[in-house]
Amino acid sequence: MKSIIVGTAGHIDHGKTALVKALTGIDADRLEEEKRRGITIDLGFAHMDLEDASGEPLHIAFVDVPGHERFVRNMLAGVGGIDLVLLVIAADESIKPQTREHFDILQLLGVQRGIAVLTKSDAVDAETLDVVRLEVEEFLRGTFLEPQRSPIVPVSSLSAAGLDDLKRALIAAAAEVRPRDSSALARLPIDRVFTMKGFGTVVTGTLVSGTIHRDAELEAFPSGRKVRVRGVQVHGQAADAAVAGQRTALNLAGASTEDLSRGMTLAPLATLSVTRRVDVRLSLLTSAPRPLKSRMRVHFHSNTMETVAEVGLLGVRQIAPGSEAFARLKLPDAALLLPGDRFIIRQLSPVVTIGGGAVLDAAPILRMPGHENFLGILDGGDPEPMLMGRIARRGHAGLYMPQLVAETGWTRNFIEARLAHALNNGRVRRIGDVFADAAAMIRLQQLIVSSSEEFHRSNPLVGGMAREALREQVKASSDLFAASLDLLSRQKKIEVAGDLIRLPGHGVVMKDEETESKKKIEEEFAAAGLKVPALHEVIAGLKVDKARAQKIVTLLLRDKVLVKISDELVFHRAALEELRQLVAMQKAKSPRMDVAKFKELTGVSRKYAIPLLEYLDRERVTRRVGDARQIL
Ligand SMILES: Nc1nc2c(ncn2[C@@H]2O[C@H](COP(=O)(O)OP(=O)(O)OP(=O)(O)O)[C@@H](O)[C@H]2O)c(=O)[nH]1
Ligand SMILES: [Mg+2]
Repeated sequence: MKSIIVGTAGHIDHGKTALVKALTGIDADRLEEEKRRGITIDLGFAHMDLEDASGEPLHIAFVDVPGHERFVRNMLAGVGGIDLVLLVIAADESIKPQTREHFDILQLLGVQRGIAVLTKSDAVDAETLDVVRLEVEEFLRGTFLEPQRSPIVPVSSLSAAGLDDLKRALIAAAAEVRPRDSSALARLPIDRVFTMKGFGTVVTGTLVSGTIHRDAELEAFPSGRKVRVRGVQVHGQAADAAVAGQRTALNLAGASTEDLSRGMTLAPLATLSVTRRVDVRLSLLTSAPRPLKSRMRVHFHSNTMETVAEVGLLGVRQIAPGSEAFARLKLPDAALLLPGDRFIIRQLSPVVTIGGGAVLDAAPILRMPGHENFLGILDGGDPEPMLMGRIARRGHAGLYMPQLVAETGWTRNFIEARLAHALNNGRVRRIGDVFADAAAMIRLQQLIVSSSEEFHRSNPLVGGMAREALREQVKASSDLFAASLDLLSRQKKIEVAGDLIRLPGHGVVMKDEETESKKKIEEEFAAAGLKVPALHEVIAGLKVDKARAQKIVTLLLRDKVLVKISDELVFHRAALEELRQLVAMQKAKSPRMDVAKFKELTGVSRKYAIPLLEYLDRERVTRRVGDARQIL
């Protein structure tokens, strides 16, 4: 059975409630005060069953709203989920302030369809009715109720004149209502909470997306309270499940009426998250009394919730009446909002509707480069680039599926389907549950290699960089990091040795023989002092082959255990240190020293003395003056 939700709208006393009653037989004014004062204060509900043109049953649920300017906030809580509107204009009064304000709101909320109803047709003569009709046509021209496409139906709720025309118009309009989004997780913004004898806590609302089954585990946002659905009612009938677009009542276990209130939203447990910042497209009505600037505070209404928001404009200094811009709204308390959610803003004082827009991103990243470009993509409304943009902005941190679900409110299946193309052509990569932009992955791999190079340069004797330290340095998520290491090691660009990451050929892992040989070389040179043996002789005396011995010597040189002062001569650093001390002591006696004096001081032959003195010159311990040395 097709079912749609119809909202009323219009100025106070124009006959909205009377019209709903004339159509359905139900008085939507249920409060005692409403009956006494003859005005609607809060939302009222009614419903009727019709047959569509082909004889199929059509269920129409009505949400009747108050027209009084003081109760616009209640009106706002009701119109969020409607499929079409009855814009009620009394024929004896024509267009009045809340006709305009309600109509502005409907346009800002993106309501697509409706019927203008001229009520109280019995109260005016035919000429007056024609005049009002012309005024209304003029008012609606170029809007979603363009008179050439949407009917204007005169009725009298008193005499029932025109009601059949209105029903026919409703059936025709209902045929054009598209089924709700099944791509999104269930969300029920609560508009009423009460207790029912024998049932306990009951909440009602318009299910804006998804499906809620009996026994479902839900979470109430923003409080986070867990509830279980004991029973589902749709249009007053018990049902196994409610689907998007239905007026829904849920009997809940796990919460009392104090725990829940209008403005909260029910959604599947542990899927969505609340936010205090939303990036939005924000437009200001032409009727707004002044431009909107950053730091201004406004009333903010979305779905059934209301709060105060501080405006931060992005890329512009102000929004003039009749124009729009991207903005970031700061909310005082965490709220559940998702991309695509429409909202209304009203001035703090005097309280009038000044604008509204759509949420683009409820998980904004502070100071993101290319931010406006990104918002432009989100504003475009095409799911594939929206998803790719969200993934790309996370760089090589990647974006996990649950985060993507929470950021978009879309189901896993929908996300997977919309990303299939980008995954196929390689622009997005998926590793387990995390998605990454392909270009960001390449940058990550380059970064891993360059960080490893850098590490080897500054730590020549360490066998590699600790895996976790490297991951922190490159700021990658663990899955993307692991996948990159896999790829790089298959490409032989890095080696993974246990917990260490290194570039190929930078291993310092030694076998026993090598460790022993290293020790032997070091000891021989340490014992030799300045009268060092020839390097090739030392190498020849080792157990390991020449190539490996060469590698060990290179390591000792890199670690500065050994110091090479000429092609032939290598010394232990301790020996050279002693030499420096000897020379320093000699300086105290005489700052000048010739080769003979140096040989006498050190006990070395000329073969060693000359290269050693040249080494000391290079080290600026001595300076050559003619054939002698000045000690510095
Ligand atoms: N003559 C005549 N009176 C009507 C008609 N419809 C409503 N009225 C009267 O107009 C008054 C207001 O009607 P309501 O239906 O309460 O108006 P409303 O638009 O719901 O008012 P709010 O909800 O307070 O904004 C009541 O006294 C109705 O009896 C009609 O078709 N003809
Ligand atoms: Mg009313």
